[in-house]
Amino acid sequence: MDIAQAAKELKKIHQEHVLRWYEDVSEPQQRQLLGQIGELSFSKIPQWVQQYVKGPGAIQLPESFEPAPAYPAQPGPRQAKKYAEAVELGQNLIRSGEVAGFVVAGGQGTRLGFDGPKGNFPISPVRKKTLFQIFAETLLAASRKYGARIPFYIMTSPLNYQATVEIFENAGCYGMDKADIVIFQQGTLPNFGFDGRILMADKGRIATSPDGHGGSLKALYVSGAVEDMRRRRVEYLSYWQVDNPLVKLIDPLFIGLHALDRAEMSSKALKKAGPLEKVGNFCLVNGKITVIEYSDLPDAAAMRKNADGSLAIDMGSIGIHLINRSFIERLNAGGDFLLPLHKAVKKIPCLDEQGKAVHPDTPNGVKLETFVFDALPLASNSIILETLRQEEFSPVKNAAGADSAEVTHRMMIERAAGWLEAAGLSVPRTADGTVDCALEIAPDFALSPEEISARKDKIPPIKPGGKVYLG
Ligand code: UD2
Repeated sequence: MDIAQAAKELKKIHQEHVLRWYEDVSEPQQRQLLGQIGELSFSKIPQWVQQYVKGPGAIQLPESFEPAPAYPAQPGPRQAKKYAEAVELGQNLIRSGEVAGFVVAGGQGTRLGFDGPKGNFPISPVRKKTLFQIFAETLLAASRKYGARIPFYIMTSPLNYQATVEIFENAGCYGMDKADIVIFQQGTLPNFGFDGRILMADKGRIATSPDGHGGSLKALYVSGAVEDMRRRRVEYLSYWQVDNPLVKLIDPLFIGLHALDRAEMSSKALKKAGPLEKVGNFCLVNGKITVIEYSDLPDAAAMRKNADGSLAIDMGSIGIHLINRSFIERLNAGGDFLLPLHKAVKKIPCLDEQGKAVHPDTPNGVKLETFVFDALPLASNSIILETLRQEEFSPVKNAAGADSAEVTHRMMIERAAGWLEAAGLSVPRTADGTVDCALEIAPDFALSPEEISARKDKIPPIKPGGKVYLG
């Protein structure tokens, strides 16, 4: 896009101020700005301003919604046969190389207060392995177990792409083959002031922010990752969030149930810890599985009880999905695919009218983002598999308190202790039942409690207060 074209297009959408300081900046900055302008969705911006910036931008709650059905974590007698069949099918799909791992790691992780990509946060209890290292080692262990390549797709944002690439390079890709790691960037969306004008980060740059994890469905496509999957004949993408080291990355049961039911996008869910837990809520809307984010679900609906006193909407979304490559291809077939936008009112550093940098103390504008679970109703079919919190969910989000590294640390030790005890080994515990040692099971030692039984003789006795690394 040249300057004349840019000026004309911006004028049409009342955003001509974006070029106000064009003549004041260097040539490379001018080119950068024109590049950013070229990426703006000119046809959509006026409507975004009306709906989300000036308007309330609240999502339209469906008129009626019901709790969504889920496969239970433990099969009942009627499901046992289907679960066994699913595990076998899932294992076969992994063995034939049709499954890949995919982590969304483009978030800014501001709440944690950690410098750099969140995936580089050290979390394992004994060796202090980072989140990225745990994920890569788990994929490597699974790929050895099943005798198949399991590529690792990593979505970053322009804010942490370079740093993430360097982390993997410096770590020798944690033992994975470099060819099996694909790191790409998600898109961005412009930030707006409350008056509907696009904010400027500096004189030659529009203020933008990552387009949310929903942007992954487009970024996988435009970055060439989907093409890479097609070449490798990968059909199933196992999706998870970067902050959860307990996630079972490659789960034959989940993959098998998803494939048996011919689903295009599926999810794992947890029984919510309480009606207002900050996780998305799985609901059934017009027969389609849909997630209503905690902030959008009215308290009255969240508190609704069944006759037996249990929560009516009790399945919480934890950002674990299976997504078919063919589904992503279908969504992108029409070009410029975008999920519904969600509005967040934020403090956004920007330039004021005089071109002076402002770091506001109170919210001054709107960021827009998309959520990947909004693609669920677009899938021809979806399933939900319930999982157990202590086995699969402990996100590191905050510097202290709930969802902090300290809690995750303890959950990792508790899970490892549970696996050893299930195999008949004894683990020291204090009088109140807390595990009294630091315990870490490396992915190449065991990926599941069942694998512990087979390696019992390799596990030394554990002393109270001790530190044990099994790897
Ligand atoms: C998310 C879910 C919530 C629940 C919770 C569980 C949403 C809106 N809410 O809440 O329902 O499942 O997780 O932990 O999803 N990310 C990107 N690019 C972006 C924004 C986010 O890659 O532009 C990644 C981010 O790096 C992280 C994941 O998406 O891996 C979740 O983002 P978050 O931590 O902001 O989500 P949170 O905690 O609000």
